[in-house]
Amino acid sequence: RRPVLALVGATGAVGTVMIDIMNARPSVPWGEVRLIASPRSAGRKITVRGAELTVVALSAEAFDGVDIAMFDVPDEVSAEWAPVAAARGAVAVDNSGAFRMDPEVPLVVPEVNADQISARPKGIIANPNCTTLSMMAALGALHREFELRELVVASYQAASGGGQAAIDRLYGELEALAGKEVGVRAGDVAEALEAAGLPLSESPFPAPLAFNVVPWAGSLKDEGWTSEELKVRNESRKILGIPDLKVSATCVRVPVVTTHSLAVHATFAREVTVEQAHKIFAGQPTIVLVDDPTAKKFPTPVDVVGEDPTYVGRVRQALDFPNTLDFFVCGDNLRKGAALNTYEIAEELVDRL
Ligand code: 11C
Repeated sequence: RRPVLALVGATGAVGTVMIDIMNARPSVPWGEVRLIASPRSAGRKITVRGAELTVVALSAEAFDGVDIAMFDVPDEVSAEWAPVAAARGAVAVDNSGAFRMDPEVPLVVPEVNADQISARPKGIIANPNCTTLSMMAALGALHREFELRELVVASYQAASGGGQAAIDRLYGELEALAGKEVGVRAGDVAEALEAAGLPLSESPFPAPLAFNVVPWAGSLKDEGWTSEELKVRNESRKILGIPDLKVSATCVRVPVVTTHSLAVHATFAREVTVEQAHKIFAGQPTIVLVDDPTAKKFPTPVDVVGEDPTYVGRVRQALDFPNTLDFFVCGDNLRKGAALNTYEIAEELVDRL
């Protein structure tokens, strides 16, 4: 029998990208695709690979007969329902933060640690945070050759990481400020937004995002770190299998709609040259290398949105740090950062159910 695949959160932003990905695959291994969402969205019709499917409401019975259930829902929904799906015999592939650091739940990026898919005592596999994910293909490939020891990163994160409300806010701010002479005096952007009926108190961001960069993503954790910065540290260690990896991250939101970028400073146990790194990146099926400084060729988020691979460029050997590379990566946070990686895990599972 061909496996039954369920998509929980089928009508959300990531769920919609998931359906696009399924529609674009040359073939799929599924005997049935079941779309599941909140009772509010139940009954909606969505076409998947030419077949019109009706969204069913999330319930324990919705998982009957399901082999793999992909979850693209908030943490608290996954925390409650992924174990229910697992108890009904499905493998839950969860894109939330609910289970990522659970020692009994593998945290998987197929091109880095697909081997961990089979050991899943809770019947749950976790998908990493989109910021961590954007650099994992590149770091995993370099780590295999040169042994990663230290990682310092700054992120340039797109608004869509914060969901539809965050995208709407960015567009709203840009529209309200278009043609205005702002950014020339401290506070003038916030004042203009307030005057346009967009007070900061109603924004998902703690500062204006238009004409600005905001060094904040996620929530406040101990000693001034944000949840996003700690996710980058903890998830990188777990995925790469380096529990004592030294990591320092600063996560920053930028006025980009989709595609997260990261400036990466990575130190290895062994010497690594730009030429060697280029060769390794160019050999990865899920990486596109764009790195020609003389022609000013490098990745930028607007060129990568909607793309499956991670784009890498600006590769340099650090001048003052031995065995260290600096480079820039861009990854679509809704595709490889979320829907695509989850779907790739589901595809990997087909032969390991
Ligand atoms: C952001 N990376 O850009 C976050 C969104 O842990 O899955 C994803 C949060 C997560 O705001």
